[in-house]
Amino acid sequence: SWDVVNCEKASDMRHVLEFPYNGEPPPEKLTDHHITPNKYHFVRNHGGIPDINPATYSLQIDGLVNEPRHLTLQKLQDPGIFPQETIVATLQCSGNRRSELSIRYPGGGDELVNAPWNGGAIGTARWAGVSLKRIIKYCGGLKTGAKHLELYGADTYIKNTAPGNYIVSVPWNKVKSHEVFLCWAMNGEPLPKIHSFPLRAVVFGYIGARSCKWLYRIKALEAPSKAPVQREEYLFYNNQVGKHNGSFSYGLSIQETPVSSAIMWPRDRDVIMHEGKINVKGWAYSGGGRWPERVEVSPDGGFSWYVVPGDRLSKKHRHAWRLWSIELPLRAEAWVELRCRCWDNALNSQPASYRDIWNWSLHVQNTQHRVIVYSVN
Ligand code: MTE
Ligand code: MO
Repeated sequence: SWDVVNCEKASDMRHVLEFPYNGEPPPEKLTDHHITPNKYHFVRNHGGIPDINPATYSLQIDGLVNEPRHLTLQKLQDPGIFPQETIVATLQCSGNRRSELSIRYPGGGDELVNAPWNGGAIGTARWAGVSLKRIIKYCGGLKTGAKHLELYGADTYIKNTAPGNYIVSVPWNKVKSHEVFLCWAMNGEPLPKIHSFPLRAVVFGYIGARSCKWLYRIKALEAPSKAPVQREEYLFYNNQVGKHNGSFSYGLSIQETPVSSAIMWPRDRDVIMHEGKINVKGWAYSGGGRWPERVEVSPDGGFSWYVVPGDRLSKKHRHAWRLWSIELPLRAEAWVELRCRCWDNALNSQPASYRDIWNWSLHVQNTQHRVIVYSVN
């Protein structure tokens, strides 16, 4: 799989874990393009990279559907059967920005689960594929009682004592609102192998974990999947849960991702020489179809906030991030703390303190992002 990594990812990707391969782009490059170039799109893997032959590939659809089927790639890509759609959507790992939290207040788990992402486990692509709702319709719809779709990935999830496939589930309601696509292209190219050639699920506005890669089976169920990735990972524990009482039943299953933003330039501990203004840039994103309505940056650790100029967004941008930059007045010659925060269109914003978001598995770390720089004026 190193050959795959080397030929598909840029050589300056930061390797968060070597095996399974996990990588994020250099921060200053992440904000260069609204659509992230494929070679810089972060990779989050729990196992190896399957080698799937598109000619013999088929997607199995079974469980509580009226007409279980096997669908070849050719059939899925036949516009006479399924209308093809493209959408610009952001994918973010629930572990994004974890490193800021883990250096202050560590949590549990081993490295494999708690990959120490900086702010780069997020990326935006133009996805092409079909809405999963249409595929289920083509299978005669769901039987009564079916409320969730289980998604099976062909890779092996190696963390378990008993290794199994990477399996998650999504609620039918999410699928019904055309917010789950099965995609075969990313930015006009077939999916790179490392991003799940030939087919993957993309679940808009949910944590990346639900966007199952190397998808080979969909099973309709009455309840969420009992597979370990769905039931035992991606849980949001309360503050009292730690090493000795981490029962899965205390965790909330994380679906929609909360509003977040981060400064990608300048970097923490940079020395910046300037003439009274510095340029700060970063990204902002909110899950669940909420969009970044306002981004604010503070030059003084959160006493005063400046609104980032730029277009007001609307519902049509609801699944994509916003890249922003601002010229920030800065008079001090000192160490200063820059911060950013975003308000989404439901006026959700980000907690000020890291302790406010601390949870045992260090997921959805969305505090106001702080970067400390030495300002030379
Ligand atoms: N699907 C499979 N089969 N195996 C995986 O390890 N990782 C998930 C999700 N789908 C994963 C998977 C997680 S946690 C994330 S954040 C996204 O894929 C990352 O997608 P990407 O690697 O294409 O950026
Ligand atoms: Mo993830």
